[in-house]
Amino acid sequence: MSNTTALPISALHERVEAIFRKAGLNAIQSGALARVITAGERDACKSHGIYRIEGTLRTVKAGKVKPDAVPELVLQEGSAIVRVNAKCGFANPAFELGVPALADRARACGLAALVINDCTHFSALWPEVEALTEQGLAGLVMCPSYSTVAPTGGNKPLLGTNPIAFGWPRMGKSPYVFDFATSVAARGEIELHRRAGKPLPEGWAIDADGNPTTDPEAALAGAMLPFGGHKGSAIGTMVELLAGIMIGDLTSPEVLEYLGTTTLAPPHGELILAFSPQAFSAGRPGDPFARAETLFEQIAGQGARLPSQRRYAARARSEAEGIVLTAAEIEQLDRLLAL
Ligand code: NDP
Ligand code: PYC
Repeated sequence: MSNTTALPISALHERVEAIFRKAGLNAIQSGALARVITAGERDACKSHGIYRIEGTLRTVKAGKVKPDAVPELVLQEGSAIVRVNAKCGFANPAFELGVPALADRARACGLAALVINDCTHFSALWPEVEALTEQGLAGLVMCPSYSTVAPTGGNKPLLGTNPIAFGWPRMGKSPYVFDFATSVAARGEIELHRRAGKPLPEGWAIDADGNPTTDPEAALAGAMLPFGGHKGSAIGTMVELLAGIMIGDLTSPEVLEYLGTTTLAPPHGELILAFSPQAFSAGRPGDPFARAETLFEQIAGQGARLPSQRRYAARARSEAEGIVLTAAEIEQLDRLLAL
């Protein structure tokens, strides 16, 4: 491929971390952000890779996230709920702090929850479910965002793109993981289409007058649509209830009201659930992991692919050949490092 550079994964990580350190983020914040952004590029998830660095820096500059935050773990004896207060920093270091206690309690109780409050969140969720599957646990992660999605039957942004991700551990294989926005596509995809001057696929968005549009600018000024019509609309609402209201944190409309823009990363909370398949299936016939393998084989047997297969293939390529970046992307990294 011409005009591209293949960077070793560790080299991209170092560059991204250096950008954040130079921008005044402490080591805890910079390290966790560099890990998640580098993982996004490594797995060819462009909507949550290095493209997110500028928005993150804008959010820091606007004073909407604390660059030197140190998250705080709050454990209550006998409770299956582990809490981490992100102290107005990013969600990623708060997750890293809370995950060992979450895993311990999920193994002890069968089911445990990690509640992250007062965090800014911009990243993909699959790194978090993978952190749970690595421990032999199933995981379900969700968070609100800010109002950009019209509920089905409505025509104004209200719900967030509210991602939801699930992971199931597999012995000796990459886990079963899906991770998607509850809108037709992530907002990051709309922005990437705008930057590339490409029209959107039909059915992604409506303009400010409520008419269907394939123009990214009109979509950003209008509203995105939930995936699967009323079904995605209801699941997006569930995310607002469980990962916003239930955990005592902001909903997507409240985030937008506070932030006043969708050009900065949104502050809210996050809910992470961890399940022990052994504990749930104890006393019942069959090994849950072996039974899951049968199901995956049946899916693949029809010629269908499992979610995350594209991502794992990209990861294997990046591990073998490095992360391929365009000249414009390398320039962007150099420019951000020189700021
Ligand atoms: P996509 O629609 O691109 O993909 C969603 C999932 O579906 C992936 O797990 C993908 O696996 C899988 N998939 C895609 N095609 C197939 C297929 N043909 N067969 C089986 N599985 C398939 O994702 P979105 O645009 O909705 O979201 C992208 C990212 O944006 C997510 O990581 C999400 O967490 C993030 N996001 C974050 C938000 C936040 O507030 N922090 C808000 C919204 C989104 P594969 O990757 O292998 O293709
Ligand atoms: O891509 O929809 C999105 C998004 C919102 C916040 C972070 N990512």
